[in-house]
Amino acid sequence: MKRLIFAVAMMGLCVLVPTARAERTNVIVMLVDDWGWRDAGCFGSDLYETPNIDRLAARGMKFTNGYAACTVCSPTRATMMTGMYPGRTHVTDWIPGHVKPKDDMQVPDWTQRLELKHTTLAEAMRAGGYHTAHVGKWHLTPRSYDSAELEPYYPQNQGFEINIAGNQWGAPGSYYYPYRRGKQTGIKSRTVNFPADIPEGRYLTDMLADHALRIIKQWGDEPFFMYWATYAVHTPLQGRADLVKEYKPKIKPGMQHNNADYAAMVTAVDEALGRLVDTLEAQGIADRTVIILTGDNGGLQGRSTDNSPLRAGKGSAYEGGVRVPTVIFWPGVTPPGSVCDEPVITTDYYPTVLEITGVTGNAQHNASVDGHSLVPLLKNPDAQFDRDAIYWHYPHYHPGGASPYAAIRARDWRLVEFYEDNHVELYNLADDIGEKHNLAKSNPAKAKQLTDKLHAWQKTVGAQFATKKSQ
Ligand SMILES: [Ca+2]
Repeated sequence: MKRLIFAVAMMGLCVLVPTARAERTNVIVMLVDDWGWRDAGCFGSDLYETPNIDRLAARGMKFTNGYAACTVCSPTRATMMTGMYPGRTHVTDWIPGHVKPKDDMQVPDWTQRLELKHTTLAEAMRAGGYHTAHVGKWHLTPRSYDSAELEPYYPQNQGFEINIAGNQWGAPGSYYYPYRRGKQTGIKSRTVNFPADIPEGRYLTDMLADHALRIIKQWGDEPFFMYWATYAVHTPLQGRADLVKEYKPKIKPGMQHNNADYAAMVTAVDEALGRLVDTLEAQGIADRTVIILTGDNGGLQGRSTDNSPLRAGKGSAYEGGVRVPTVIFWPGVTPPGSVCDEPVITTDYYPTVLEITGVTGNAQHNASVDGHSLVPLLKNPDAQFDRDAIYWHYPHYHPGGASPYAAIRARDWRLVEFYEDNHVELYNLADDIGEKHNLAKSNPAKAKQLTDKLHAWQKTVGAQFATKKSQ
């Protein structure tokens, strides 16, 4: 990357020379963990109150077909940092994944870390003259208890100047101060890389917001990219006491959503977003700060939330596993209250952030980026978007229901191929959003067309496959 900057500088290009600092656009990507598609007021929840998320949607653009790149955490996070599909990075399961000797298929030798060879979005932004900070959950290191093995893969060594609370763990020990679980100490502690100066009793989501906002104030007028990956609303289900108390009397029989702790966790994230918007306004930078709000996989069906009308949830092959609330606010660009129905997916944020900010990134890395910049959609939600399909590839098992599968969405059609027995399922989401009517047998031509397209894509990204165990 350093060589690239030098080479570009020598060519006399001005792309890496900041324009007047005040004119550059800041970007905040807020990634909410395990956030189900219905888990906000503006996405149809009958319990969760999210006035700040709803206001962001009213000021910006809501995506009704927003997708995560995977049905579990780590792959989507690697995609956020690279713009590449999990099928290409080979980070295809949550780290370290499930290993069950009785499963029918052997999972491939997949990549259990975000490899250092990639130019992460943070590295690209930093080379482009931006401050960079990571706040919250990372979950992209090797699973290890050896700090020498972990250290190179922490956010502070993957392009982020500042890392607040990002480490090897996919969930906090506790949302309640001091955030520990059991007697974990040293490198095993889930509070590795947490700040030292935390006020006693501070709820985790609020503590992360404190530090995110402190950093933004500290940067003042200088351009920044912040990746704020909340630990919420992943388990353990622990809401802030005052919010839980408020929610309990609001839960009535027959409601779709009925867990007061989970509702409180969603609202704490919403409050953090509200504090963020207030801070940007107080700093005088709200009109040049883009906020991208999305999730890393579907909601934890049954235990945390309910994703219906979507089928199933986190860890499944179906829509509930990957469709997530998505809102983007680009002041002065996204038409207020606009709704975009075009399918968008985690791969897209990398090129979108580069285009919004005018940062060029690394040409070699960019050549392998799978995503499409969303800028044309952000200007006009009805724009013809140059993409005919998006894809998922998960050669693993998950208690959420998944066995090794891959899937394609092409316009209204979604096809899922299951590798244990190689059967395919075909759904038309336009009139069957719940994936209840498998049309593979009644429409074999469409099933074959999409299966062929899926296989061709798997070849282009070099996807790894689960294999049949020898009998
Ligand atoms: Ca997750």
